[in-house]
Amino acid sequence: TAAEGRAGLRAHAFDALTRARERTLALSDCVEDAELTAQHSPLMSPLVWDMAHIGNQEEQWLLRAVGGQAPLRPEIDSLYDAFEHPRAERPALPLLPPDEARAYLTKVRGHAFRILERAQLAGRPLVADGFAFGMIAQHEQQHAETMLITHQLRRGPAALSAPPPPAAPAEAVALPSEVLVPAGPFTMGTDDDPWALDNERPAHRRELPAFCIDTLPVSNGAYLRFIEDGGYADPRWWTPAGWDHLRRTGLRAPLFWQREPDGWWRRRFGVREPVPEAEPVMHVSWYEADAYARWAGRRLPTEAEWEKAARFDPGTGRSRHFPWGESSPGPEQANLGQRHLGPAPVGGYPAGDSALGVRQLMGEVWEWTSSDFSPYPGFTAFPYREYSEVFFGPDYKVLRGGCFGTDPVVARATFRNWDYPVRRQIFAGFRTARTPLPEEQV
Ligand code: AVJ
Ligand code: FE
Repeated sequence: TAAEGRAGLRAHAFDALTRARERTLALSDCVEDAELTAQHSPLMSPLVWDMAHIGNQEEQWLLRAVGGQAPLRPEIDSLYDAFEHPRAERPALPLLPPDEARAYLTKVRGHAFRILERAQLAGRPLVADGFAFGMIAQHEQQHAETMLITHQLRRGPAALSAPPPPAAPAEAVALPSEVLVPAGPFTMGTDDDPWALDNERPAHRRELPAFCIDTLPVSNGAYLRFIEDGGYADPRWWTPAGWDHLRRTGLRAPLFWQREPDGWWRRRFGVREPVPEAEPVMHVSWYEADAYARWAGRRLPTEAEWEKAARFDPGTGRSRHFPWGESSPGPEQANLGQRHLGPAPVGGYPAGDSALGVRQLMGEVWEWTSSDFSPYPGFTAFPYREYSEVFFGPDYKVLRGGCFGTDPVVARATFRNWDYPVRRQIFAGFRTARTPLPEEQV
């Protein structure tokens, strides 16, 4: 019945919001207050900014827009407006101190839950299917990933811990290195996922030529061969902008890597360890991913190729919600949700394979694509232009698939992330693709 449907949606929204809050608190309660107000990198906000910004977005959308309530603290709106203050400036703002930020989060959430209990979750698009509640849960989880990035940049002893991800099954060594995806149309984007965000809509048909895509993400071991082959010293592999960036910054390896007399080491969440060759490479810029692909005689996949490899089921001709089918991601299918503090070795999570046999598309590392972030045909900004629309254009490259730090509420095969091609602090790696020769396309 409609009443049961509403009760189910309400419970789903309640759970998503509750899980997001547990994560925000776990990422902030594990360090001293002084570390919450400190700036660990000019690329990031102080953690205490993310905390109150999460509360302020929730206040604006759930309390004011959905609930029709008067502002609780209108005077802080501008402090937590991401467009008014770039990240580097945020530590100097008169931010709510940690205790006040926590109290604000709790107060807003109390109101949000009362509004959720009474909401019809139907009718106007903002509340239909609980969209605003889902959007705010996703917003908080996106910031939880941002906060995890801040933790990675932070110096000092480890504050976080988690069990290691599972090893890859032995059979993974026998996987073909690439999968051939035949030419033909597929459905990209979605109309029927109630919590999908504006830039994932509308569903539309894309006709693609045949392409080959790596079965697995590029590993640290493979990337080391590029470094050791002089990849960072050879302009042939780099776009002019990438080469220029490399010359100005002196990049020589992924962020957090260091060459020592006994080999390559890295720092991750406060722990120094040898670079594990079997893990997907991470903390590379788009320029580095693009250069590696050229060195390997290949290229990055387009965003549409990535999505077809992840969603297209040649048996039915339809696009799936997730690589493995329709069921929401479980711990067998993908390394998501900060259960682990890093990606699993390449070859892991066989239960998450796509219909075409491509592995580890969801979770592990975000994957750079060759595509600029642009609107799908028929795009309409909803509910605010500043979520996606203001970022469309050639400045941003699209990343797909989510990473170990991404919550399942955000991770779907249609979800689109984007960042500048120079960015390396995000948990991003890549896989490569190529266009097959005519005689390869049987
Ligand atoms: C979609 C991850 C690029 O963090 O800048 C958070 C998500 N938007 N608050 C970002 C977002 C508003 C966004 N990304
Ligand atoms: Fe935000």
